[in-house]
Amino acid sequence: MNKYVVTGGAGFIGSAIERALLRDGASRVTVIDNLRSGKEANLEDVRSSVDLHRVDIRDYDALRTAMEGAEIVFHEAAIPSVPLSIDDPVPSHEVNINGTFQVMRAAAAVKIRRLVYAASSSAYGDTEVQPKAETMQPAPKSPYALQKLTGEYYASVYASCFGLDTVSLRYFNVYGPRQDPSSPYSGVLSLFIKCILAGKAPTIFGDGEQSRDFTYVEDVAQLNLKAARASGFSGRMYNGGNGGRITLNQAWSLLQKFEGVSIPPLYGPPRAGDVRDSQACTKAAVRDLGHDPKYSFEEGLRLTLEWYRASVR
Ligand code: UD2
Repeated sequence: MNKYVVTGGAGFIGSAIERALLRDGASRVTVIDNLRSGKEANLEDVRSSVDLHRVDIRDYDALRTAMEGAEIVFHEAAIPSVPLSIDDPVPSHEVNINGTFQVMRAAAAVKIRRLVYAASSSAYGDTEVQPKAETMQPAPKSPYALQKLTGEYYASVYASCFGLDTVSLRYFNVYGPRQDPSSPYSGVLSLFIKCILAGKAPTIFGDGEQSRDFTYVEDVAQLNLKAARASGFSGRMYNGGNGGRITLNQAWSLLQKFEGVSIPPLYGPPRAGDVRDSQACTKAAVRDLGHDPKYSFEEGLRLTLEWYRASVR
């Protein structure tokens, strides 16, 4: 039986966690993914070491079967995107809330030792104070933010009422290789990189002065491994950010500098449900989990750009 299970394991964050686990000595990893947005191509280099269960996370019985005998579950499966949750709220509600409930229910039933839940910085909403600390009141501004926050509350309640050891990590705008740029709902850096490689102008929603704590996927994968191993802290939530803050205008400028081009962006109206500024306070995650982000924005963006360039070729 495999010790580790990753839901959403064919996605860009889930597959990074698998790679980190395998590098760290795991012999095999169980992947649960319905391949709605996950891709088998993301598993190409680890295919011989993963057991893929093509399962929807709303399917309790199939989850139980796939998790039987495992010790650790990383719950990454979700329908992401703030604007998608506004344009089409039913699927994201069903997967992000009902699916998350079934994952925790199944994990509790098979007596998983720890479940690490992928929460979202969107739960904070707009706060006057930056960086955002775990002690601040949540204020979700979109269905997606509310759904991810509900998952956190379920993780905490599963710890207190059902004996399932859980830790939630609020991700802050994760980016890196394998992030899918093919949809208008894709993460902004993947869309920016697609544009710069095609020599096209991106569309920036608003004035481009909104900021994000862009966090490199490898740092997030390592934090997941640490959260799985840290003893204690069950039912708690931690920021999984880099600790910095970059505006969209700065990100696009840096890409132009890397490529030695000048392409003015197009500006459109601000997006509904958007948070203005987002920066993580990393103190609690550093103190309790040993969080140690290694990639500066410049370094992570350069590595990501190189990966997309190679994959386009
Ligand atoms: C939220 C969460 C993030 C993660 C993600 C999952 C916040 C602060 N962050 O990311 O942690 O959970 O949801 O989907 O809530 N934009 C453009 N042009 C484009 C696309 C986006 O200007 O073509 C802007 C967008 O309006 C926003 C910023 O880029 O201001 C980032 O957008 P995003 O969709 O990459 O991520 P975001 O911040 O909604």
